[in-house]
Amino acid sequence: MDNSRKSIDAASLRMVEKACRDCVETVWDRYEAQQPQCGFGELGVCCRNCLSGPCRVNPFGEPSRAICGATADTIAARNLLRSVAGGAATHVDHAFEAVEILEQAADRRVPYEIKDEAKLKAVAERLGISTEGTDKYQLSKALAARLYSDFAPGKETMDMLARNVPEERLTTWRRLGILPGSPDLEIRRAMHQTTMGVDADPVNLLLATAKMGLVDCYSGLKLGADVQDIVFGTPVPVKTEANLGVLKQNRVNIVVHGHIPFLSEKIVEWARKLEAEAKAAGAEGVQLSGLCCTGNEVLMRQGIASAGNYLSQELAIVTGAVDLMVVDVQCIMPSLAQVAACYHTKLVTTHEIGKIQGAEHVAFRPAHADEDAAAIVRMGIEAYRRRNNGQVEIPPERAEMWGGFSVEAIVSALAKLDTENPLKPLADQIAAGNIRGAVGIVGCNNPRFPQDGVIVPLAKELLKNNVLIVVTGCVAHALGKAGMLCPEGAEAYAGPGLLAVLRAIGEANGLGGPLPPVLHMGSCVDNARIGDLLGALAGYLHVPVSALPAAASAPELNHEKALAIGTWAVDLGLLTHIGMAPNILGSPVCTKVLTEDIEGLTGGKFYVEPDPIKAAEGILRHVDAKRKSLGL
Ligand code: BF8
Ligand code: SF4
Repeated sequence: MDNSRKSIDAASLRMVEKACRDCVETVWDRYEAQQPQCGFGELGVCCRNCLSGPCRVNPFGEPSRAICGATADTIAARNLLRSVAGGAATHVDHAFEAVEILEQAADRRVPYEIKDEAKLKAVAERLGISTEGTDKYQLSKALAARLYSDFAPGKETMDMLARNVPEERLTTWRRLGILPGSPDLEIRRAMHQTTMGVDADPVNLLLATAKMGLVDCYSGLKLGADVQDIVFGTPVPVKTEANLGVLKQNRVNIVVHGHIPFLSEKIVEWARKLEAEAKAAGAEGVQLSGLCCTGNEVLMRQGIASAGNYLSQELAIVTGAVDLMVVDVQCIMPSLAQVAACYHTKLVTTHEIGKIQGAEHVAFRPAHADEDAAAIVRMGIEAYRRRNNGQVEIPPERAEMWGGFSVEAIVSALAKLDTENPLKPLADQIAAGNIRGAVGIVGCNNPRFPQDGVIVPLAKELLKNNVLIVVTGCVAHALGKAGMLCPEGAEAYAGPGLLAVLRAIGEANGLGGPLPPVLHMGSCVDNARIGDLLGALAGYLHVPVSALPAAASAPELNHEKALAIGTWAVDLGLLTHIGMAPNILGSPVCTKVLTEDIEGLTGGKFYVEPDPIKAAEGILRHVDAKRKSLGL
């Protein structure tokens, strides 16, 4: 495969070449070895849900029915529901762990604080919990109990959903029959529904998929993000750096990778505390950096530098400078063990459901978080002693990158323009056309696309057209590396209307320059923040979210989680651009419902377009149509 098809990031390309010189196999080699990929799988029309199978039907001819009689529509819809349930399960499990930590922190059984009392009160009050006369520990305990009750059977829907969404959405979802009960029930039911001989109605399966999108957000993203803010603090703007150039030749390089911040926050703490031990080992100290969403978590709250996104994970090790990479769950390539074996790098897994052959497993126990984190940092210091500096080549590329734009931080920046009505300046600038619209660009890298190759040109085109961008996940790293998450990015890329607004906000906040044109709102669970922001704006304007000149986009989607989040975005009423179709195109019913008919039900729909410039045009057409309907 030609290198130009692997990445647009110069640092990545240097490391792709080094990998080749070092005889290290990477994701692109394996991608190539898989070609051509199975056409039946691509179209979503293969099934192995029972032992009569595997079956594959021909969407263009015969056989049009599988052994049990299932059609392409049924098979594709079942497969999609299973994927979205898989994505939702990751977020729900993550959020559930967060609630457990909150409860244990309230009992002082784990070494975590309750850092953000204001957020604790706000979340509790929204759920109707009295905050009078309680201290933060009692209130956290009461909140955890209430959050657990969302997992119990018997409710029409979860409180985190019912009490966090606009009334109009609640009515729409109730009318469609997609209000989820408890998340565990819904995930169980989806597995049941899609097993052999149960649901053979593609529309019924698609409605269950739409329901699963709500499970994903309100028992996963929103729950996780809120609880993590309570325990670790709600992010505030912070300046750091992005790309492989953040690794340091003379320091112990520890990279945190994965998703759940309970481990990585402690690693941050212990990396700082054990500086002296690193110096005793001959290093200048410990350099911590992050990958993927754990990277975003520690960037948002601790200003830890980003080493890169999903397709950079192997390349970080290829630098030869990473002494230890510590991972928990999700988006971690099993190949890391093989890549690490080519260098001195220690790969450490920490989660009971996330072990990798060839890695060392250190079970992370929240009650002993300090001990475990210290042990892992010490393993990194030890590995540094074995580093072969002859193998080290750190790319020079690194870019200034700002993060920490929680909804609270954005509102507080806007409050400098209007204390009484912080959302008014935003609404006014949208009405005046200086901000033409807003787009949340989120999600992954995928080796089908050059790394960042769809994300970056799409963002440039939208900024040029005065669209304000918010980002999370691997997209945040992509645009950070490209220099769009800093004030200079505004001068370089924002259209004149948008730039004027960013300058005014920057000035009012004493930033000494404009606000970055792309606001980094966090990890993938922090997509809930985007929903909250849109909900607040829609509430201020007294319109449904679907009426806003806004859209969502996952240009290089990869993980099942991205499908789950995208489904929620469509539920919310957003045009949701994706750079490739999920594996459903063998089903005419699924294709039509998801890209057309669903708009009549939720106001949102999927829009598939791999070309970034055409995608920007499509998004702008949508934004302009919404402006027109609002009379703007
Ligand atoms: O949860 S953006 S590749 S790292 S799935 Fe994974 Fe996709 Fe990156 Fe984070 Ni989100
Ligand atoms: Fe084939 Fe039906 Fe079994 Fe799937 S459930 S493998 S389509 S017979």
